[in-house]
Amino acid sequence: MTAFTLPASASGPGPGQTRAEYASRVRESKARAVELMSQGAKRRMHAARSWAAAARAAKLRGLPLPPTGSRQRPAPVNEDGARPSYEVDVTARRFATHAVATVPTNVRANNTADDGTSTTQAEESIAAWGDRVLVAWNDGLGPQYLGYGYSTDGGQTFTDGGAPPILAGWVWASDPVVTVNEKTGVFYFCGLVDPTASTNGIGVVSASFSGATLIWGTPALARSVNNSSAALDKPWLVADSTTGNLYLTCTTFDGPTGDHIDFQKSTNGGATWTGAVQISSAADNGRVQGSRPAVGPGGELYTTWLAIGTGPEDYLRLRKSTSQGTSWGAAVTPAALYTNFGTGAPGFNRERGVDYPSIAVDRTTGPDRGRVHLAWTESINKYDDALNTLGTVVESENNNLAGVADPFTPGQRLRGALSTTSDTDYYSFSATQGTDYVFECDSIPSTLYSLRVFCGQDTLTRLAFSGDMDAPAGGGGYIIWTAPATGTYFLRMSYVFGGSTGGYRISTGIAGVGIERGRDSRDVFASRSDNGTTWSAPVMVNDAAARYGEFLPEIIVAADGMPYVTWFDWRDDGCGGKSYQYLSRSSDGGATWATNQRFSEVQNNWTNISLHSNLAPDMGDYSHLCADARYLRPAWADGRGGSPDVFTTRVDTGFDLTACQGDLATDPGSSMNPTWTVSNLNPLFANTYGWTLSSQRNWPLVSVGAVAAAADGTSGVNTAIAIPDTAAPASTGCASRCPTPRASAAVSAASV
Ligand SMILES: [Ca+2]
Ligand SMILES: [Ca+2]
Ligand SMILES: [Ca+2]
Ligand SMILES: [Ca+2]
Repeated sequence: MTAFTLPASASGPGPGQTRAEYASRVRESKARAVELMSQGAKRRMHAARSWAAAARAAKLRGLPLPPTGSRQRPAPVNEDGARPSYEVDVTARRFATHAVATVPTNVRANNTADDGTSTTQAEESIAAWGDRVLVAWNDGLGPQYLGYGYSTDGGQTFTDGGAPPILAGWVWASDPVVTVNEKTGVFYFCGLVDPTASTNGIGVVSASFSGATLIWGTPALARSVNNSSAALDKPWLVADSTTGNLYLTCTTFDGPTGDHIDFQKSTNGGATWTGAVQISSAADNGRVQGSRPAVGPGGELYTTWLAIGTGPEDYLRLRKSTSQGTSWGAAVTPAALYTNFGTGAPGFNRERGVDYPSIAVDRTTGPDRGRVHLAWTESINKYDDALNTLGTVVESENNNLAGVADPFTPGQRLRGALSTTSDTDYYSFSATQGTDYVFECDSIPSTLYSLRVFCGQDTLTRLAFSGDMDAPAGGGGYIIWTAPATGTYFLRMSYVFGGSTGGYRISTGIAGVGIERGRDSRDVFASRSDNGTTWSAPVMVNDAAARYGEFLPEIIVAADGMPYVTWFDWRDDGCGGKSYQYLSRSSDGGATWATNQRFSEVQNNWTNISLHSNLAPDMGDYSHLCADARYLRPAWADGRGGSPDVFTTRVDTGFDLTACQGDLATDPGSSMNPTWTVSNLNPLFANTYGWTLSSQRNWPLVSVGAVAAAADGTSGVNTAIAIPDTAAPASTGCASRCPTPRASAAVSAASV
C-alpha cells in the first residue's frame, strides 16, 4: 500500500484562464459551497431567533406562543405551478442494459396504508442481528418525522412500527441512524429531535427483541442546544461491541465556529452522555459536514467527515482513537477531492448536492481484518475551466416554454430577468455525450429562483437542480452536469414564490477533464488503510461510461470478508434521469472492484416521484448498508409505488456444501475419489472457494485446491487421493464430513 500524494500541487489555471481569474473563481466558488452546505442550519437559526422574539412578545401580551417551523425539509414549492400533467412512466420499465445474475427480491420496510399519495419515507438506516432487522427513516407522515420498521424473519417481511418513543414534548425531526451491538443484540436508534419549541438536539433510544416483539428502552437526550444559537445536524451513532460503548458524532452549526464536528460517548447504553468535544480542527471551522464514526475489531474508533478546502480541493478528514474516544490521534487526510455542492444527482429534489464519506472497518476473521475502508463521490474539477469565453446572450421574452427557448452555446454568458412572479426563462443548448457543462448563477440580487437542466427528448425530465428557494434572496447556485447523450437540452431559470422580481446572470462553459480522478458530475471512489494513517490511492468503484452521476454510496465489509459498495445509478436511462441501485465488491481487499451489478427491481423516474414527495430531497441525503453473519443488507429510498418508500433487500454472501460425499471403503495402495458440490449463494457475484483435505488416520496426505462457482451457481470438487500402501484398511469406510459453512461464516462475522 503506497502513501497517497494529494493532487493539490497539480491544480492551477486552465486554458484561457489567468492566474487571477482562477484564484477568484476558486474563492467565489468555495464561498458558494460553504453557503450551500450551511444554508439549512443558518436559516433554521435565523428563523429561531425570529420565533424567540415573537414568543417573548406574545408572552408579554399573554398570547399563545406562535407556531414554530418544522425542522423537516418540505419538498420545494413546485415552481411549475400546478402539477404538470405528465406522468410519462408511472409503471417503470424493468430493464437494464447491464446483465445481472439474479436481482434479489426487494422488500418495502414501511407500511403505506396510512400514507397519502405524496408521503415520503427516505433517508434510511439499517442494522441487523441474526434474523432481527431494524430500519429507520425520515417519515413525511408526521406528526413525528422519524419512523421505523423491523423484521423478525431475516428481512423477508417488515412490520412498520410507527415512530420511535419520545419523551414528553419531543418531536423527532430528521436524520435517523440505527446500529446494533452484535454481542448483546441490543439495537440503538438516534435522530435529530426538537425537545422543546426553542431547542434542538439528538435523541437516542435502545431497542431489543424479546422473541418477535420489539421492546424500546427509554429515550434519552444526548444533547440539546438553543435554536437561536446553534443547530445540530447529521448525527451518526455506532455501537462498539468490544466495550458496549456508544459513540456519537454530529455537525454543530453555531456562531463562534460557523460549524464543527463534535464527539460524544455513552458507557451506559445511551442513558447519559459525555459533553460534546470538538474533534474537527479549528482550521476547518465553518467548512465541515457529514461525520461518521466506525469501530474496528479491537475497539479502535475512527471518525471521518468532509472538509471544504479554501483552495480548489476539498478533503476527507479522519481521526483515530485507541482509547474509546478519550483521546484522538492527529487528523489525517485520506483523500483530496472535488465536490459538487451545487447540484445532486438527477432527481435530487433540493437545490444543492452532498458528497459525504461512508466508512467501514473489516471485523471479519478474514485476511484483511482491521482494514478501514472509505467510499465517497467526487466530481470533475470545475475551477480550472474558463467560463463566458463566447460573449453574452440576453434573453428574449416570451421564452416561457421549451418550444420558445432562447438558444445559446455553452461558453456564452446568459443575462435575463425574472420579470414577473410567473416568469420562467428557457434556454436551449446542444450538448455532446460525455461532455461536462458548468452553469453558475453568480448574480441574482433580489429574487428566489430555481435553475434546472431538462432532458431535451421530453423537455420534462429533470436532470440537475440548483438555485435559492428560501428567503433571503441572493444565493448563488451552480450546476456541474454531464450530458448522458448527444442532443438538445434545456436550462431553465424559474421564479420561486417569496422573492422579488429582478435580473440575473448565469455564467456557462464546458469543463475539461484533466488530471482529476472524477470523470463527470460524480463517480464513486474508495480508499483503504490498515492503520488509519496511510491511505491507498482512491480507486473508482463504478464502471459505467463517464456520463452519469452515481450518488449516495455506502460501504460495508460483509461476512465473506469483502468490502461492498452500493449507490444510485443512472446508466440504464438514455436521458440519465432514472435510477436503479447498483453495487460492487472487492475480492482483493479494496484494490480492485468487480463488474457492477444491479440489485433493485424497478427503475425509478425521480421527476415523477418528486411530484409525489412531501420531503426534500426525495431520496434523502444518505442510503445505508449493513451486513450480518450471512447477508449484505442495503436500504434505499425507492419510488416505484409513487412516493418514496424505504426498500431493503438481502444479498446472500454465504455458501453451502451439498452433495456431500458419503462414506467410502478403501484399501491400502488404492485411490479414492471423494467429491462435494459447493453452492455459491451470492446471487450477484462469482466466488472461488479454497478447500483443504486432511486425513485423520495419520495418512501422509494433505490436498489443497480451489473451485470457482458462478453467482447463484454450483461447482463440483473432485479429488483423487492415493491411499498409502501402508495404510490400515478402512474397514468402516472413510468418513468425509461436510463442514457447516454458514456457521463458520457466522463465526467470522460475529468475531467482533
Ligand atoms: Ca411513501
Ligand atoms: Ca425572463
Ligand atoms: Ca420568460
Ligand atoms: Ca459518473
